[in-house]
Amino acid sequence: MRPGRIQEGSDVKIASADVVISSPGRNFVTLVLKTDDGLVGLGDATVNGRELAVASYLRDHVAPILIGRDAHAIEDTWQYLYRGAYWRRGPITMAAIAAVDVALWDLKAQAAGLPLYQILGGRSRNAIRAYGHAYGTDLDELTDSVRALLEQGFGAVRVQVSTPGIGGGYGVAEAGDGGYEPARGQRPVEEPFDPGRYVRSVPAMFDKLRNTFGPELDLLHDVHHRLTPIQAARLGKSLEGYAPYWLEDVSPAENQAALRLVRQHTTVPLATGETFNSVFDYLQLFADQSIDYVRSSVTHAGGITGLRRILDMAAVGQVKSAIHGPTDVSPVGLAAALHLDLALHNFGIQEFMQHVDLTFEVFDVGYSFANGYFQPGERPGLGVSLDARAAERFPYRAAYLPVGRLLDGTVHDW
Ligand code: GCO
Ligand code: MG
Repeated sequence: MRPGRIQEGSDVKIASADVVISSPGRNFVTLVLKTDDGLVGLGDATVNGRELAVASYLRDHVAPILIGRDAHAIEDTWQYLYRGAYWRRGPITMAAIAAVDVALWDLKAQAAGLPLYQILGGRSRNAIRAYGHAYGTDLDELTDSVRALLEQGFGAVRVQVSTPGIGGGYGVAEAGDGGYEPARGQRPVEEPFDPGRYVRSVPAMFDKLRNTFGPELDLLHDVHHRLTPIQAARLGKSLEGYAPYWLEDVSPAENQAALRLVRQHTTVPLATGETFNSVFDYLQLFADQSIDYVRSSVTHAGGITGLRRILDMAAVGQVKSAIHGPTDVSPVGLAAALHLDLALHNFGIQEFMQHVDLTFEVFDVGYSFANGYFQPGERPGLGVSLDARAAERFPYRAAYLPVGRLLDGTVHDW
């Protein structure tokens, strides 16, 4: 046998690789792979605020070397794109690899005539529990927002409120803004933040919600990287009595050791990782047992193959999944998450920030949500199709994520 290229393999080849950039309600980047036997596989490649970088990585550097490859060789293709690029990891590279990976899993499951979760190990639970997003510019508005989610059947709710005296803030749409969409404007919006006022205000939010809704409702809160480790430790200690389901991204975790300090001071469960894209971003956190939930998305962590690797390592320390599911993960990325959610043993919860109706003029999905739970659906593959003609009606428009600044003007984590 000649050394080098794999001689054997399936006789199904990748015939084309196209990138569709469309903005039905918000920007999405979708990879469309077609095989020479006529199947179509989709992968989400959306990186909020940097969409065109991933589109170019795919169009200019990856698509040309995919044509003619064995469409069933998922692991070999993943390693070929990961190791073969030489320049490894990072959100752009891993989103591009993720899109190829998910499209190939979509194709493989379609070829088998099975929903993707069956290829990933079959059903490990009856349904996929989700949490919704509630927010308000004040506690009354937030309370109404929580109540609206309870009426939709959610039993777990992420709660975000503007910091008194500052207004706006992460996770909060201004009144009448038609829902929260952080990426907006031709230049980044600059959002003020004050750690002291914020840390002092969060207990009052939990107090109001616990007194209104009782102890059973799972309340999640996203700190969104904005505290130092000791500030995060103080926040966690101040919330112990309210039993949050988790505090998310309490402090920037590039320095993974930072969460050891937080862990020493609070038993509030910690979730992090939506900005992580590789198993190496988690190794210290798993070794230290300093997190309880992995937040990476399929779209940003190297696809089904990449995220499964992370979650299998997480399981060693009883760390559970909480796959990132904001509106900037497309319906293709959400569908991939749902199929993985159903098959995983160490599933925790699935984020569900609801896409706007316009999005579904481009994406037809097979998943469903009812009474707080998802089902990925029984269509072969991911169960999602993309209407390319409809996609053309929604041209890309630049939309930047906000930049945070402290009250003295210093740039701060947003
Ligand atoms: C979440 C995330 C999002 C991010 C967004 C950035 O928990 O869903 O923090 O709100 O800010 O995905 O594009
Ligand atoms: Mg988050």
